[in-house]
Amino acid sequence: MTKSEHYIAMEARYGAHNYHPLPVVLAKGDGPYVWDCEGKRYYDFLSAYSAVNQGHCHPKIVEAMCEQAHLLTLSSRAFYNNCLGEWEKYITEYFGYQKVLPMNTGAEADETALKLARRWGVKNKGIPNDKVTIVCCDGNFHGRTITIVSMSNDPESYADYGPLTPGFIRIPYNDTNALETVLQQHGTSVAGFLLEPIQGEAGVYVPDEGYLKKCYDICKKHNVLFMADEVQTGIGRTGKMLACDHENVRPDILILGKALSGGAFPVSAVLADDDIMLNIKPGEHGSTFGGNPIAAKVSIAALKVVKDENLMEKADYLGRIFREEMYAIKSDMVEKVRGKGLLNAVIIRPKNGKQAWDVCMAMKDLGVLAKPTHTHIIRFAPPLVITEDQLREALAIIKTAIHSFD
Ligand code: IF1
Repeated sequence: MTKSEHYIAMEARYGAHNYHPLPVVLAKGDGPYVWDCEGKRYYDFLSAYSAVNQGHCHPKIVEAMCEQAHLLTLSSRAFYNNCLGEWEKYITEYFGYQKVLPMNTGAEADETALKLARRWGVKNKGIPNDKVTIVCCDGNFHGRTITIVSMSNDPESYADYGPLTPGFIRIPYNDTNALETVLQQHGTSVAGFLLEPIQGEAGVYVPDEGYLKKCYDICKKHNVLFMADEVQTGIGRTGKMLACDHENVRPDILILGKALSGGAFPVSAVLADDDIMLNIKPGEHGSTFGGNPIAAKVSIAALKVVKDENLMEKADYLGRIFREEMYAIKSDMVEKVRGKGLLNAVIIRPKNGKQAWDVCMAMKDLGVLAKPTHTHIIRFAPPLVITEDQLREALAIIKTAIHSFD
């Protein structure tokens, strides 16, 4: 038994079976690379679902984490700590909002945003407490809590977890008419419209140009909050700081996670202005770990890296190369390439019974890691610190893997 087989067997024996990973056991990471237990090196084209935009074990992020870990790890919000305020100032100025509320995971940040919207709906818009509605989209993915899966139309997310949380209306994604119609019919009881500017789990589904702006305008017309889940699309991934920046839309409620810490630590956040945020009063929401000193220091370091290393421009430039080169692969298995910046997906047309999973296994053997989604889609999202030479080397591997099915 190899070391890797040993660890895989332990997980199968002792862990819940809520994942189906590629059979690779990682032990080390550096920039765009990861190494398995046997010392084999891979390009990481998942980046922990876009959490590791700044690259694995970025020295500045690790340094910030270690330094703070020796001083104070957790104060709880029962007391102040000397890191949180500094982070709050930094992140609100960074994204241009009056206030921030720190949580840990993306799901918690989405839950917080839902609470904020409901509260605003009751307090500011005068919707009766039991009538407040949030509009969301078909194909959404916002996390795994009961309330969040109540928005999902994917049975893998919501089935047999009932009773689900009421108060949601789902409309088709990328359909401004659907939004206009639902707000005309229910606008007076709708507090917010929650969406991913590019749908990740749905298979990197990029909406039509102008969709976000049009949705924003429709929300304004009906006095509805525009809430952007940028947990996956934010922090440089799509070639701008936020995916909403592509259309100059400023969400009323901005939800961030993942790369907010460069993947070093669970840090998520909700940003909004006072009229929304100050509706939540002391004791009405929070989290033991949210806003802890390590998170604060790590997150400042992670956000600095994004600007210092021009990761947005890199994602934009390298993303164009990626899509160009993928299109140039002469294989009928490559059905479609789509994405923005370095958040891309390739739709795999099955060949001789071989599917996206088999392509991922072939890539793994050759040294590139990516994960299939929905049997026919492969998501490609390398750390944004990857260089052009490294990207081209990885592309050559991807090409070889796909051609191995010729
Ligand atoms: C898993 C997908 C990615 C997210 C958006 C909130 C969250 C996520 C837009 C929740 C999380 C993850 C979690 C991961 C798989 C993954 C994913 F395939 F499901 F869709 F990235 F593409 N909003 N996305 O994408 O954040 O609570 O996990 O911190 O293992 O379930 P979280």
